[in-house]
Amino acid sequence: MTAVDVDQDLAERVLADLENHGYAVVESLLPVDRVDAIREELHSILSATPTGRNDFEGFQTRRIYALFAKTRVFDDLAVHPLLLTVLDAVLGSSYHLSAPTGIEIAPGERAQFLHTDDAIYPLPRPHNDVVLNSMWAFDDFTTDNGATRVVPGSHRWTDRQPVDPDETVTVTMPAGSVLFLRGTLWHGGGANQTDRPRLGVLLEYVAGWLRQQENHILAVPTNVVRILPPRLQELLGYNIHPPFVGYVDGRHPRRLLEDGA
Ligand SMILES: O=C(O)CCC(=O)C(=O)O
Repeated sequence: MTAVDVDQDLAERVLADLENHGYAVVESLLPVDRVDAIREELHSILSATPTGRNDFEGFQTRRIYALFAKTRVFDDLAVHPLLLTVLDAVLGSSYHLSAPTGIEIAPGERAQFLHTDDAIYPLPRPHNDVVLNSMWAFDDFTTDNGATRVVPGSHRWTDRQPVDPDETVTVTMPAGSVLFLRGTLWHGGGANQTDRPRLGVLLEYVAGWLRQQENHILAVPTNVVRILPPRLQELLGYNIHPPFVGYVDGRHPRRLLEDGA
């Protein structure tokens, strides 16, 4: 699939929903066999993944960090034409992957506290978009199993915090769907009151002039990065924010990936 294959009507609908509500859902974007294959791969990684260490991560939740060091199944999704079209429109031409994270919420997990993804950057609201997140569902996201909760319209708030749970809407969607979230939107993972885990993956992006949450240059070995598609190399951080933020010894960081570098 190339940029020309993007369903422009779909991209416009996503952008309109992001503008009006702060989030957008595209149901069943991935075929069932792809979802099954990714779920199987993630389960094998999760078997060696510890549970969370604090309320934010969730004590009954496993998080796969350093995702691009551990699996190749997201290489094409991280540069999915619809996602890049939305990113170009929301963040402009310069952005990087920030915090790609697998999240498996196990039975008994409590709801995560509501937060905005860009709150980690000391920027007073309102401000331009600097973060766009996408949550890819690899199980059906249901009201009971921990589907992401959002506060519609809260991307516009400047001086208040949501009342949880009164103002939240639970975003249910079938496996294979994707939820787009503006970095200014209040949201959080849900409580899992079922007897089965809920698996999703965040592919989160940040403006090219801000520091990525995870340091992919250190997290993903260089010999792995060398085999990745060039756009993904750039998104992991082998790129500059114009005119030269991110240079290495005065040169473009992609030079480090060249033979003999
Ligand atoms: O797991 C979810 O549904 C959302 C998690 C989230 O928002 C986060 O960890 O930043």
